[in-house]
Amino acid sequence: MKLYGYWRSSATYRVRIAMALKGIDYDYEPVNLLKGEQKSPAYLAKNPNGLVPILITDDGAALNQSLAIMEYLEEAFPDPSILPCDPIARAKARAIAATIACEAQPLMNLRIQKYLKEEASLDDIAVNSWLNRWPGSAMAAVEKMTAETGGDYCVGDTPTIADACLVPQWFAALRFGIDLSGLTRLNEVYERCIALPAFEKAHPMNQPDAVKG
Ligand SMILES: N[C@@H](CCC(=O)N[C@@H](CS)C(=O)NCC(=O)O)C(=O)O
Repeated sequence: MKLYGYWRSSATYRVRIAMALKGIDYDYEPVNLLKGEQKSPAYLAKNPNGLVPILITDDGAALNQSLAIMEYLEEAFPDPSILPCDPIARAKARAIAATIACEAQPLMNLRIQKYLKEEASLDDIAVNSWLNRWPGSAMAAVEKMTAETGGDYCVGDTPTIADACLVPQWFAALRFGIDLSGLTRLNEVYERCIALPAFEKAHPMNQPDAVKG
């Protein structure tokens, strides 16, 4: 399989975590978001959304949307599982993943931040206020959701798709100055996750296109 992604993309990072937890090897094709490569005709032919990641399966299918990709990986490579066994716990893990992927990350995506700064002319203080108001409040909701589902991880005692979404979101939130200080349970889960080899392998700084220094 081939993963098209960008080292600092949180949606790509989610898929890398899922692949690493399942021990799946893949080729990696960097798409430089800062150079706009996601908008090239060749890339748009694979993903009309103009977003990373996409996963090209061994059958040649181009899959987009990180949550759908993780669900595909779970179905095609069920062992080890990245969803809980219990149906209610599965729904809770999916709900946490969706809260991060649908309510938090889209409001801080590169194209949104570019729009806020370049077209809506918001200054750095106003952009930071936006980030704390929208993605920040979604993360506060996730803290409350995990208070009732935990375990060592977001849901239960093994990593799931919820953790595969949490860790990249936390990494991005730290980078963009979102205040995470009240989110003590999520901080504990984040620290526990990043100590695992699969999360280490998936870390942005360990990708071939990482810009160091
Ligand atoms: N819902 C999509 C989100 C994908 C997404 O937002 N990707 C970002 C990087 S994390 C991107 O490609 N941004 C490029 C841009 O904003 O132009 C998913 O989960 O795959």
